[in-house]
Amino acid sequence: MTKEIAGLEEKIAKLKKKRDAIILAHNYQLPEVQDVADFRGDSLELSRIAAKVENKVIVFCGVYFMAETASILSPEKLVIMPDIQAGCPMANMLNAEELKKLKKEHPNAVVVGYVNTSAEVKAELDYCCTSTNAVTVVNALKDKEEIIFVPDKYLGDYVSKKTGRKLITWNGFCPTHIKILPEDVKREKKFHPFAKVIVHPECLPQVVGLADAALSTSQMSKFAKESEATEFIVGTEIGLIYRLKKDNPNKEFYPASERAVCPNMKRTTQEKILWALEELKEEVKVSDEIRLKAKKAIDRMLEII
Ligand code: CIZ
Ligand code: SF4
Repeated sequence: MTKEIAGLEEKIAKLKKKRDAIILAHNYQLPEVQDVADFRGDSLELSRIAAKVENKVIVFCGVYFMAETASILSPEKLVIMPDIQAGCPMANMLNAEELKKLKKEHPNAVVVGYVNTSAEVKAELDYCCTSTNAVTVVNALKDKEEIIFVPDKYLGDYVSKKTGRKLITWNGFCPTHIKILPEDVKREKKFHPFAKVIVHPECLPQVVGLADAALSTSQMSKFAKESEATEFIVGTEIGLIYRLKKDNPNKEFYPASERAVCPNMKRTTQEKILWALEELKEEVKVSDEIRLKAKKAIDRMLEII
């Protein structure tokens, strides 16, 4: 560690106390960000921690919809992002107007939406879901004839195969996860024939088809800990590898593709965290009107899982 970074870490720790703040980092964040975080996790895990802790200020290191979700669950807290420009291109592929139109075309359908959506879109959902619980949520809707599932068509394809349900999907996708190609997985399998292949369900179906398991990031970290395997080929945004290695120092983790980097997740740095703590900016806040509707979709999900 350079002296400069060590200085930054100390400054962040001091100011964090003074501001009564907690730092939450998504599993895809840079190592230097994960290192100063109080908690690391997926978006729902972090939002639930934000709601539980006593601190007044939540520094959310992730992308915009994640900070919004934290604000929806903790309206009384100050939720700030060190870089408010960090958005999720997948979440931006569907807006509330487009979803309203889709709902009009299928008036009897129940609407399930991935957590990777804006608060306005969440306000139009019946149920929210994450990649950890999407299959469980859809399985709980056995009595519903039609299901709209937005915005990720590849997660939709995975859920459809797992549940045997036909889903009405949207043309959304994650530009980072689709960079992982079947030939990447095949190549890594040749290099590491004993490794377990774990991939995210946002990956292309041909990639999911080659994997031993399709898992969310929280499921991957649990699987890595509990599995007897000692080598893993990991098909998701490469930030997770740092956490997996740190949590399991005696196991080996190989990225399926070094190109699976989410530029938005890499916008947050230690310097920006320090500035955010100094200025208590930028705040992410959801209006009460949207928040209460969006919270309903999240609460319905929490009742199922
Ligand atoms: O919900 C999350 O945090 C996302 C987007 C990915 C994952 O699998 O954790
Ligand atoms: Fe969005 Fe994909 Fe980046 Fe996750 S990795 S924040 S889904 S663009």
